[in-house]
Amino acid sequence: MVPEEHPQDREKGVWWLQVKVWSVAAISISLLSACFIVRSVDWSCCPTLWSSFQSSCYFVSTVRQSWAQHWKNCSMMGAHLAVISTEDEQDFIIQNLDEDFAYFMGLSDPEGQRHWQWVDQTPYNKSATFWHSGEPNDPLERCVVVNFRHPSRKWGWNDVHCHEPEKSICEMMKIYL
Ligand code: MMA
Ligand code: CA
Repeated sequence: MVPEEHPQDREKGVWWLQVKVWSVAAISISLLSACFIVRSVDWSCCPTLWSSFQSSCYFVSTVRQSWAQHWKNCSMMGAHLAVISTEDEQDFIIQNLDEDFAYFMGLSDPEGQRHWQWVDQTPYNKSATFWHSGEPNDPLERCVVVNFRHPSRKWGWNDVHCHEPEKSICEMMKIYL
């Protein structure tokens, strides 16, 4: 036997359904906006001993070893050799460097054809490069360091032999909470 349906009960059912739909919508919107608020106050962080700039973390490795060894070492930390895309980024990085050393970065010319490649596949943009004057100067020098030069009193890039032992800079994405 089908129970008798009262029109008031039917109305009540519709009303409850509406309440449920709107509650789900309200809760979802609140959660989403909470995520955005957390992002906009920048709840991000870098591991201990790493420094933070824009959306990246940087680590200066002071052991002197080949470019390939540094490449591997950055990878093992979930990072990569630093990809320098702007002058602001380079200005930040050099603050933690010693003028008496050269630091490998994530740029190389694996074939010696002067085809520069960033380790994270960022396209090489000639107009955002910071080569020292006269550099790059030798196709046998297939890895790039950033170092300080005295005549110009400037930090800039130099191509060097990949096996030359130098320090390096690793970079990774910031961790967002
Ligand atoms: C060194 C080496 C090169 C660089 C020249 C500049 C002698 O070689 O660092 O990579 O281009 O110096 O004089
Ligand atoms: Ca050079």
